[in-house]
Amino acid sequence: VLLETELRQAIQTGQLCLHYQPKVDVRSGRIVGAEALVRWSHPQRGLIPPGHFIPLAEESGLIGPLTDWVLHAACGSLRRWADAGLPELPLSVNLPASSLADERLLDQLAALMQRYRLRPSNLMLELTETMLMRDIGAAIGVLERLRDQGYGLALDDFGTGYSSLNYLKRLPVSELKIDRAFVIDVARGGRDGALAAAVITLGRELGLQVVAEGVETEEQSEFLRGRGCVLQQGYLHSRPVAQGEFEAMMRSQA
Ligand code: G
Ligand code: G
Ligand code: MN
Ligand code: NA
Repeated sequence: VLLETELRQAIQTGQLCLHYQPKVDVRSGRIVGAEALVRWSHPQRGLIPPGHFIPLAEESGLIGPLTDWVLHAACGSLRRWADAGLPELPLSVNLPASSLADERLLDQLAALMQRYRLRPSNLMLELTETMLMRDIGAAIGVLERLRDQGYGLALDDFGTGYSSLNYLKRLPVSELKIDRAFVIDVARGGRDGALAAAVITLGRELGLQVVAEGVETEEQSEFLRGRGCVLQQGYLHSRPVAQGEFEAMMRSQA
């Protein structure tokens, strides 16, 4: 209960911040996008990772204000980078399970695009299978409208949920993110390697951009690249970093 009160205050008083994890094209080694990941910079407890407070936010009704904050912060960063003459890279934002049920999502996003003078293609919305499966019919409708507006749509944590291949074909997403659970054992010749390879092929056949998450070793990276997955995120390439550090990384490759 204390934490809930604290979280409400944190959202109002600017204790949240975004870190950015580069998405790298391993062929060129260049950063081709980034994922925004929220952190709570707690005055006593230090930097709290989202795993510790997103569930609390979802249970307590604070997820709406928190997501509003994240979207504003992400769009604010995109504006800053454009004003600073940094290369224009799409920024991915994680949406919570409740967001597709919210009638206001499209209007809210449109207002942000106008306020920060951005194009929808600057933003990539990350959704999980689990949230889409809650009400797949409604989800497809909302996703189609988002896609028609030009937002990028990514299916996050792919392979960990229940979505059947039949749904995947119908979901208007542009990117598949292979969950790091499949990346961990990828180079050991086991089943995960076979699964990752199959997902890469599937994604490519469906015309999707395929991104591997949680890439930590050269071995994993090479295996994935050998199977055609050249877009990768993970500690091997870079941890999620604070805004200033991310800007320096972008500047150094400009
Ligand atoms: O950074 P970390 O590994 O602790 O993230 C844990 C989880 O929190 C991940 O599943 C990630 O998708 C989620 N997450 C990170 N940032 C956000 C955010 O801004 N909004 C929501 N809803 N989830 C986030
Ligand atoms: O669920 P989602 O894919 O949004 O979660 C992203 C989370 O994964 C981030 O919170 C980030 O901190 C974490 N992450 C990113 N790269 C790696 C990695 O190479 N290894 C591990 N273990 N976690 C990672
Ligand atoms: Mn994600
Ligand atoms: Na993920």
